Amino acid sequence: MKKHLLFLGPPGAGKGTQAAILSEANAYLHLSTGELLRQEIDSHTLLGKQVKGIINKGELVSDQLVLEIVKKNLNKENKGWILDGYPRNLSQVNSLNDVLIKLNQPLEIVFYLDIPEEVLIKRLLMRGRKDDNEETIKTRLEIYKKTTEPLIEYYKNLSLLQYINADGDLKNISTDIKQKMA
Ligand code: B4P
Repeated sequence: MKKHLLFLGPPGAGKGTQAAILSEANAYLHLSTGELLRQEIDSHTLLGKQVKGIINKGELVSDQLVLEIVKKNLNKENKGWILDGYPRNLSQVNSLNDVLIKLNQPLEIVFYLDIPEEVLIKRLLMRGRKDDNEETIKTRLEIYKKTTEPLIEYYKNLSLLQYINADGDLKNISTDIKQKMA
């Protein structure tokens, strides 16, 4: 079974949801950069103060700040890990490659959660997090298309990409992912 996984997809595709299910079932580390940044905001840390405005506008936090968070959490002690929301651009891909070479833990599979735009907009508006309003969602989608979507082709060329239809029942999506990582 694969132990080093990455979830890729637009905001609201279900990356966080599926990564949580899978990490719990396998006792893998679930590394969500978005979640870790929100924790910093909630704890009123210096980092939290630096990123709050950026996240609430739907923009990307600086590559350097996110890399620090990733380095702090990825280490050899993990039984396995799932990266959720990182990397989000090609510069982050390169930094991640460096980190993984040092750890000697190459990425084994990338799940691309595909979903029609109208479905994810509905999901995000229903969730209603601070950065889930119409204007912010529009910004997040634009940034996703411009900077994150090219990663699909990158990982496809490395033969790491697995396509997941993320428009459907949670359990069916989970089953599909589990079968593909076996
Ligand atoms: P994230 O926390 O990654 O937020 P997200 O893209 O919206 O995905 P999330 O995982 O939360 O949503 P999911 O699809 O699971 O990022 C937030 C912000 O942090 C970014 O905008 C950015 O500012 C910053 N950030 C994070 N990483 C960064 C990085 N690497 N570089 C720079 N900045 C970074 O779920 C959405 C909703 O759909 C949920 O309510 C869920 O319950 C529902 N849902 C899921 N699956 C479903 C299904 N099958 N059916 C029905 N509903 C479903």
